[in-house]
Amino acid sequence: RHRSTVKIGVLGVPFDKGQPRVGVGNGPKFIREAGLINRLREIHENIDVKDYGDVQYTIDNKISDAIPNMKDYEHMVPCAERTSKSVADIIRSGRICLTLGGDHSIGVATVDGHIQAKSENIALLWIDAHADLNTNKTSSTGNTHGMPVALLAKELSDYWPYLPGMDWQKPVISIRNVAYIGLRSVDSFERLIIEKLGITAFGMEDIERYGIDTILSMALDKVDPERNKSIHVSYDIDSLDALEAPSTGTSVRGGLTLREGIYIMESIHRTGRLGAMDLVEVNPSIGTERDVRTTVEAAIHVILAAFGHSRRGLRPKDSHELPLQ
Ligand code: 5AB
Ligand code: MN
Ligand code: MN
Ligand code: MN
Repeated sequence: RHRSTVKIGVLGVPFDKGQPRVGVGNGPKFIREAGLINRLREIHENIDVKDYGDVQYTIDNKISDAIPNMKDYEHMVPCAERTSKSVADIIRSGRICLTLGGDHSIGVATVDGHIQAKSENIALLWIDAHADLNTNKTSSTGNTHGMPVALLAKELSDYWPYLPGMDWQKPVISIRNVAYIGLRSVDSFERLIIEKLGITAFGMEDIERYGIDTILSMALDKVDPERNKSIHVSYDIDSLDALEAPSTGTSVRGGLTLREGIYIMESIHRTGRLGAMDLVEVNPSIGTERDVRTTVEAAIHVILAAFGHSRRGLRPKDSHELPLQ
């Protein structure tokens, strides 16, 4: 049986300034050290993985404290610009871009890079316990990892002040092309925006009611009705239940099981249209050594599912018969 080649570009973004806890910048390191690259190569013989290393940036002092209630803005801006460029280059070279975070503020950059490379015809799945839909005016924390979707959405651009250094970032994705899965910790203004704009949002109670398979087709019906878009999955590890992924900064109980989390990416893989995936918010400084291992392994299982790993097992490479004796 012929399997078509899957070309992957892995990019690390060890960024931690979008939230207050140290450690999330080590996510890429821990995920790589758990053998991600080789385990991707082992999925099947037609996987081509290239590791592009980590994004580096230098802080821009000209814009320090530029925006009220956006912490470490002068870090976020240059990191996002570099990340967007790298993601766009990787996708233009014909690879699916897998970005390892880092905190979720980098989602602005990865989605922007995907749009730069593939134009506006992308669908965005935001797999998260949180909606990440705050502006600097609605955020109760000032943490930019709670703001990426609001920065991306064309319909919210009027709610932002002028953002110095962010002119390269075009809020061109329509919120109609975004679907949430896994929500269970939504701030009041975020809920208001979701209802006002009619954003496709499936919370845990919807998953409970319909099951993950139905939820996924409902989400794709909304954001990719013609089934022709390049799909971007921004996967926050805190979408998984706190027991499945304890080592993360903003964990919430009552979340996705790892089985549901894996199933989401198996289904997306089957569409053949995954264009980019982010795996963010793994923080190896939180919890015990065992918690860290649990969380990193959960992240790796979700990623392997995205690129074709099958829980049914694979057939042998060149043989249709059992070996004799
Ligand atoms: B994450 C909160 N809504 O804005 C805020 O982990 C939490 O990327 C944001 O989903 C969580 O600070 C951001 C309270
Ligand atoms: Mn998030
Ligand atoms: Mn989250
Ligand atoms: Mn988080």
